[in-house]
Amino acid sequence: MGGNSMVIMPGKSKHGVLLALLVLLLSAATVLSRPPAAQERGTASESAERAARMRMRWFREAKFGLFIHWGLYAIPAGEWKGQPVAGIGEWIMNRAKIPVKEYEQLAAQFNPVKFNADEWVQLAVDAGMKYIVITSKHHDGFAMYASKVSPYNIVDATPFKRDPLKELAAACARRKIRLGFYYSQAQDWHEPNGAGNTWDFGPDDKKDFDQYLRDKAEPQVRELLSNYGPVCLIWFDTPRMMTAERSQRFIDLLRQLQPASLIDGRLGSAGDYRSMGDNRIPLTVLKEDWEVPATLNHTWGFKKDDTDWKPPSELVFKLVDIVSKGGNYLLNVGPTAEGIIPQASQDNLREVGRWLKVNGESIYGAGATPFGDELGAYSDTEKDKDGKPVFKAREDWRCTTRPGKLYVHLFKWPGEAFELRGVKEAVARAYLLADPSHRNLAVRKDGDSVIVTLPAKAPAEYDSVLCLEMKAGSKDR
Ligand code: H79
Repeated sequence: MGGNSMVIMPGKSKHGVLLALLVLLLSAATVLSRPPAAQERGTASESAERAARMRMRWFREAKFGLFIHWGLYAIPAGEWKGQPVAGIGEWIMNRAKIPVKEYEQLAAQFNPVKFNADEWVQLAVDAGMKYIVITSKHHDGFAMYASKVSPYNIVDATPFKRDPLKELAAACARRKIRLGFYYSQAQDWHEPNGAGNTWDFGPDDKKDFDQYLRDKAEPQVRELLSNYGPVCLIWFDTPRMMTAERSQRFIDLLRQLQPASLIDGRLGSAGDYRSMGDNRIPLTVLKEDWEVPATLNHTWGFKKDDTDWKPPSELVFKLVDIVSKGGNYLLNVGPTAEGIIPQASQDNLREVGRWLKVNGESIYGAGATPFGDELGAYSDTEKDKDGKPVFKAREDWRCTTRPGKLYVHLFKWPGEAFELRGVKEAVARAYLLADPSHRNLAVRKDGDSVIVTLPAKAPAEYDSVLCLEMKAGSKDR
């Protein structure tokens, strides 16, 4: 319609009027001859499925994202009144049962002058990550952005006075990486009617939870979806007391304000994809869309005494393992109260990025393994404490796919040859992604087995990827 009104505009002369009429007739004709709108073509549920498929496209391609847990908890960094507090850093207020009046005082000290949005975004880009999710408000209730809904926010309550989410949104737009927001919809330990703070406000079942939702959580999510440009997803968490009806109010907000934005799996009713438990990688392939949030050490929010970093070899293995099971890896950093991402986190993530530079085609947009035996199996003999068989994971190799291609990820170099069983199709050629010239390797077919001759030494660090191209016309994986 906008285009037509432009043409009608000059219509002040007689010619103009005629021209305008012609345009009107033409556009009426186009409207009539146009195929029926999505809703009319299929059922409403078919069109909803189509919309969901469109929303999910980038997520299925992305595979690897950066999670950022940043808030007032970075100041105590795991220690309260000189005592270490056990557990995850962002839970310190809860674990030490710190009264709101005391915890609130942290805001006056929060001045992360070393924060640089471009540097954080550049880290995600260097690591080969395709989206960033940052805590806009964690369970402690403190908003890390300029909120008009509550003065308990980084702009109004700290000497810093800047809005890091605004700065990140601008930096993400510059580097063409997606940005999403974590928002703790149910737990809010700052509010008398939010879930979770029983030490100040008594048991949750005595609270007016809907008052909290209507007066804080819903309007704050509205702000996040209105003031920061395109938001790729809202990452809700710990859905305590979230009925289907309460969840629906958030779904309506999202679909109304940013229909392309995704909802994670922890809102309280079904989102756009399934969220696995924290650091819980499933044992087998899942057909639905899923994501696992995970840590580089043992905390989400910064803790000064947690330096037990997962090595890059483990991060690459987990990324490949996850993609081979059909999921996404959302890997966390916990910046300090100065605004610095711990150096070890940066170094280890950049190592993964270095591996991805060479091997990324086996990850981004790649499909799950068509095999499955390589993932491991339940033990016939070993049982856990509940008497259930123990799953024995295998970690020698994994497989990811693209149409017509198999990517065999070799974590333990097999030496002279690799045998892949259960391949019905004919192999056109085989080569290593780490070999810049993609030189053909000798391939032999023996029934359902493919045997590839390999160089004596692994060509890549962490994971050498062997690509098998299937003959055209043979079954599409
Ligand atoms: O944001 C991160 C965590 O803070 C959040 N999810 C990830 C992404 C999360 N919220 N709750 N949980 C995770 C489960 C919390 C479990 C524990 Fe605890 C918190 C174990 C120790 C501290 C609650 C309090 C259970 C025992 C004490």
